[in-house]
Amino acid sequence: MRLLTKAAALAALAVPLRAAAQDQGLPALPIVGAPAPRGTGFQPSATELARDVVWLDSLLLVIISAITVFVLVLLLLVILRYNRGANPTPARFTHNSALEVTWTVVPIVILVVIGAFSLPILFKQQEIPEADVTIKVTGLQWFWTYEYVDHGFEFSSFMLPREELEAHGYSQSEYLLATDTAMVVPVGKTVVVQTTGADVIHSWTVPAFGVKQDAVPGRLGQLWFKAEREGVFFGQCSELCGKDHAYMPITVKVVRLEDYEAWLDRAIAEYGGTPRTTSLAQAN
Ligand SMILES: [Cu+2]
Repeated sequence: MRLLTKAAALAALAVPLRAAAQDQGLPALPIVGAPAPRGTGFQPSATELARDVVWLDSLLLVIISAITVFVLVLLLLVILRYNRGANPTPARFTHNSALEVTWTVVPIVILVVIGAFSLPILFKQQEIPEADVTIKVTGLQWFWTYEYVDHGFEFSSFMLPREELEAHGYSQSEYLLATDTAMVVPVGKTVVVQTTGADVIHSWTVPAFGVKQDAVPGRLGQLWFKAEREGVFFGQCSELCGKDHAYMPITVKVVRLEDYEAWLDRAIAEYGGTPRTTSLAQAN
């Protein structure tokens, strides 16, 4: 059994060398969406959705900081003013209607304010607009496949081992992030990603796009994004899916429309897809 798994892993490693051809004609792209050493904030936002998420996070940080400071002040006040030494005979009342109404109403108001700002952002993510490009992403133990449904082709995407990073145009710092083939999408176009799982639940995530969607076997999840800048963006499976969960990264390359269509033609030829009859460039 162990041998079989090893053989499968070796076979999987052999695939990338063949599959890389469609990737070669792409221009050199800056690495934009990647984790930074010692980084604590978000990756640079590359979509409106990501900007919304970062903005909401900042708002919540202000609100929770204010609440934390307020509670801390109350605690200090009680410790200093009402300890046994400072206040030897404590008051004995058990009810205070005004206070009770206040501590019920104020949290309600805070929650309504948070809801008023967070729900529109959630709805914007969940209401899927009409797609310029539709890609079905399937999570498998432990890699992803990308199906360009309008053109009937599909390819797999495996994490690159250290020794193959340079050959694919990456550096050693992209180890555990870079994959042999990338999902390629045009800049400024609406991309709808359909997610599903072939074995167990996975989750497709690209932090710089502000998107995350579980890939559940037997179900089709959806997310959308419109990337505003070109570059390479990384993500990782975000649902614990087994032993190699940490080794199924996601690489998305956002390219100019002309480069996308040239790549698409190469990919259609390489994977035997349906030739395209329309051009996104001519569509608008
Ligand atoms: Cu996983």
